[in-house]
Amino acid sequence: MAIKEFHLSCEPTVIDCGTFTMKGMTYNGTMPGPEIRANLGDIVRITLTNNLDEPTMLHLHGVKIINGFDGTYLQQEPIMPGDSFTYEFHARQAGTFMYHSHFNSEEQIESGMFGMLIIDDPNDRVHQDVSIMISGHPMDYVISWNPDFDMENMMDMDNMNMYVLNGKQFPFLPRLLLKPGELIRIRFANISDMAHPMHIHGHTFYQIMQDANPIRPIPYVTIDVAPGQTKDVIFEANNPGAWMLHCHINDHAMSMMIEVIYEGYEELADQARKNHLNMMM
Ligand SMILES: [Cu+2]
Repeated sequence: MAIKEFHLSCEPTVIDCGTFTMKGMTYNGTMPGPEIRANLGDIVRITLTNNLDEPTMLHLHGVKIINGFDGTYLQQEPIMPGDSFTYEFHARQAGTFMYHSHFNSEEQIESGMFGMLIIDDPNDRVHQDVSIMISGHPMDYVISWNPDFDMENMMDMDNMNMYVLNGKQFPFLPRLLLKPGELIRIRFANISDMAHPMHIHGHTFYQIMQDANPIRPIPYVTIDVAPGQTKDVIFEANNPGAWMLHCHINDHAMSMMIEVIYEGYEELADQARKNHLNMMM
């Protein structure tokens, strides 16, 4: 058993989502906040310092925790500006969790105050372990649009919210690069206000965990991730080529998209992306 300590500083932040920047509040200046990761059996300590000009509280979503550390008004006084508080739990369940603000939640979460919390089981073995956090942000938080990227062409501007994966929109999301034969685990977590059906081309993924609870594997080509849920899937890299992983709400398909590219297909994918974006602009 080890003690793992983390520090989160709540900060007003201008967040760069690639296609736009927005007025936000973050943990340690990034959205999502830093990944909090520990091993099964660890004692996890998270010290939060509030550098905002409003109170806050931290909720450890899905974690079995003693009541005093739940981070809601029912059992904790808000952490006032300038103050700190240390949350602690014993990690007795492996899987994918989230952390997020639970004070003025709608505004603080949609401003960027959330992140992944992962408890690893040392017996789990995959070649790549990928976290994808889905979030939504009101259009009126947007400060500026990327001038190289014509949003009007890319999405329906009647949308009330901008949806992002790990804080970015396509084409600013890193590719998922695969080697044939690899086993890949994707941890989906949805902190936005609507369900997103996440769809992969050319492969089937198998859901192995629901909200950090192991389940009998269920195959999906499109897996619906509801608000507040985490779903872990695994898939085998068994179909070389250049593929997409995207939200299947048609309006989100372009912005919430990650390229899944096998080794040897990078140049082809670079050229194809360039041609495609030229055509769309
Ligand atoms: Cu979506």
